[in-house]
Amino acid sequence: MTIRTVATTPFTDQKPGTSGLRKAVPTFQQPHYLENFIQSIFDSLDGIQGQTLVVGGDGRYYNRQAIQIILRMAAANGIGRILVGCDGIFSTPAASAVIRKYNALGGIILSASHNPGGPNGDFGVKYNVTNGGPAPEKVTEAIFECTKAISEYKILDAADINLDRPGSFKLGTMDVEVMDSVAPYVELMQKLFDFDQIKALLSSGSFRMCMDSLHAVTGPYAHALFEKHLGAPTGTVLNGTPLEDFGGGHPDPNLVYAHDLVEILFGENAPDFGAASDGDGDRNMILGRNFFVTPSDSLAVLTANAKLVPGYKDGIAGVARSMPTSEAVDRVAKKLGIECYETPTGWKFFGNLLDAGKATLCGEESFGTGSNHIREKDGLWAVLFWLNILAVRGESVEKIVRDHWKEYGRNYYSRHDYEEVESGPANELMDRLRSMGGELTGKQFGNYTVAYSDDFSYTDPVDGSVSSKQGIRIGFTDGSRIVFRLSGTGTKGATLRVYIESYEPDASKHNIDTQEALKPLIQLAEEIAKIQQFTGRTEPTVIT
Ligand code: VG1
Ligand code: CO
Repeated sequence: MTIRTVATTPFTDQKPGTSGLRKAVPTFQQPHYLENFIQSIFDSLDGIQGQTLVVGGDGRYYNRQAIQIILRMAAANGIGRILVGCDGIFSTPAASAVIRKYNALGGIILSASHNPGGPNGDFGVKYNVTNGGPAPEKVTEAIFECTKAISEYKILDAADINLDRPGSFKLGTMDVEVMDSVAPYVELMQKLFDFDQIKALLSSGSFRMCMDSLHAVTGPYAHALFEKHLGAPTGTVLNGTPLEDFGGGHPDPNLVYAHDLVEILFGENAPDFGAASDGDGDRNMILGRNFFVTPSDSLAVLTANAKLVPGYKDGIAGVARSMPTSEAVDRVAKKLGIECYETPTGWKFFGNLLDAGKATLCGEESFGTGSNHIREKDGLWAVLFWLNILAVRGESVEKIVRDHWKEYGRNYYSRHDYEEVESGPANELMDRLRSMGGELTGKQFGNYTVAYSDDFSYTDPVDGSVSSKQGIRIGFTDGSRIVFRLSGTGTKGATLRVYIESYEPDASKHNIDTQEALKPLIQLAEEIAKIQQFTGRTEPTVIT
């Protein structure tokens, strides 16, 4: 087998976004495109010779081909050993767990998460570092620099490795281990949760649940966890076979895209509990019978009930949430007397806090929740956490959340997305808000007075690194907030995200429809940002 050095020229668009490099499949299929990015990852790292890497993806279209290319390039670049998931499958949380378990140098995860897949869908590549988490900004910047200067890449001439079943292979001098990626993940979950108690609940006959894997990566993991180990009846997992195009669906667990599950949970004879996860398995949606739990509330409830779960029985050190996530968890942290950190959007910003033991639980409004067990958000972990709480408390999801609101007050919360708008005007909208800066402070809009307004900047409390321009925050004196930012995961045009939140301490006012409760603030967001004028849109494309 010979190592070939191939001459190439840079692509100018290989800057990683919120979560790796995401592009349409045809972009990745251009000659040298994937190779350039992979070589840039290797070039940006020190001391890769002989090291172990984890490789796998969410099973979407182009996953297998990309893995074969990465294996041959890794061998040519002197990597010592690769752990690759059977069928090329690794959910993002399972990859994070395996990087940690085997003390690997890092991992390459192939996923575009919740973006649709298929020949005309999206593909993505993400590099995770030694702690199992997404590469921090200084690493992604170094990779980007390499992509701009690349002139050649190395690849081994070799036949494809059989990924269909576990086995050990040699590619040049590199060892390749094709492994079952489900077993180590299940083992980790067994250490954190009370499987006996959850099993008693799921096999009691009086409690029914439904898990929708949306034809994405969690299918095999969910079958193993719920149906095999926890005694739930066969059929509990819906859409549990990963498909390259996710069955034509949009693997995003929210009220819009997980509509089949929503219909079941809001239909006649609804089960007690429903959950869904996304393309790569790091997101979760939690539903009760006729009841939706917002991700921000979910983080707050998990934090308040953490001591009921074996893995967290001694309490938690601190919590962290992304800036646009509602402040519901802040109130729980205050009561518990623990620190609550506010970070920019994207899981990479939680890594240092988790490593330093400053935070135990983390969450984002975008259906992401996780803990220090790994360094990624973890969809099925969140589902098991909820099941463990339900098993201990013996109450419904709705009762638990309503009681939570009674105790802490309710943060009404919604995100309005304006997808695929033109990039130019979207940037102008943001620039305009940015230039308004502090001048909004003290201004009165109807019943609302602006308490502060800024472009969020984060100084990492562990390494002191600064991330600026992370989104416009406008806070009002009554605790309401409006946040504006542009998505860093989209692949077409720009996506404007508007996050709206209000706080209601009065329990007699906890029954209002969310959009209704937030109406004055939604109107205010339009008034301040002139969304219609800049985007030409009168309504958001997705409301969560
Ligand atoms: C979105 C979410 C963010 C999340 C990111 C990756 O980013 O808002 O909270 O961390 O997706 O999630 P953006 O920049 O489009 O708002 V996933 O499930 O890709 O791994
Ligand atoms: Co995801």
